[in-house]
Amino acid sequence: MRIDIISLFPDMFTGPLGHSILKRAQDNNLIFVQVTNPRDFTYDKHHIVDDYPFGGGSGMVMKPEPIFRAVENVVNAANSSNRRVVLMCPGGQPFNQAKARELASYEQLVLVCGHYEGIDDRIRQQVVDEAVSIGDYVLTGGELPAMIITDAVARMIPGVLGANDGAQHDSFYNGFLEYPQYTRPREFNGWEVPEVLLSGDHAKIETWRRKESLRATFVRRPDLLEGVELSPRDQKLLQEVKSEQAGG
Ligand code: 4FV
Repeated sequence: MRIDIISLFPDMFTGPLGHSILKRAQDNNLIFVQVTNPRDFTYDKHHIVDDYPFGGGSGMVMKPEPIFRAVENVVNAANSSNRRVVLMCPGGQPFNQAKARELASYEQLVLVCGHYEGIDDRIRQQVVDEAVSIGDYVLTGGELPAMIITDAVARMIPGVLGANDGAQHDSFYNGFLEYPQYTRPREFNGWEVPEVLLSGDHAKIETWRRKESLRATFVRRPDLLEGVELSPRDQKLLQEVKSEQAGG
């Protein structure tokens, strides 16, 4: 998968893209990530990329031409019709695991990062396929959202998380929160590891994990259970959880 990021601050991405799983994914050519600076597509002496807002008001707005040319450049470079151009903005669709999985299905993802007061709205209207928001708060730029989306999407690419591809057990992967995880030592500060996990009984362990995933979801994110069609097995496990949580 190719991920093109359009940003005035390419150096901001060195850290997140230069370590651990994302670095290995690039080294193994599972993903190709490139940051393109719209300023490189300005031909005036001062390489202007922003200007005062029409109609007045505070702050500066990013000009449409440099961004248009930058997007055009990476689209032509990839020459793939299977692409998605996404604008990071607070007014976009909420980003979640389902969106991450959907965006991971494209050959090329172009993530457009605004800065200052935002980008001339003709880019949102005419150039991008969709706008995505990572949350109902305002950031100084779209760079952090682009890093978050790059990370979440990359994890969905086969092989990025390694052979056994742990994404299947992710929180939200099946719509529920993940079951709790433990590792050595068996006892720490007097805090024990649930006995079942040391039993070697994989069927029992799988049932315990299913039940604890339902418990975590019921206790911490009950909204995720609303309207979900549970299997008879999950209904039984959830009933046990509810009575246990009620002190039964
Ligand atoms: C944002 C968000 C966000 C708004 C103006 C960048 C800033 C500036 N992007 N989810 N929340 N963007 O706050 O995606 O251009």
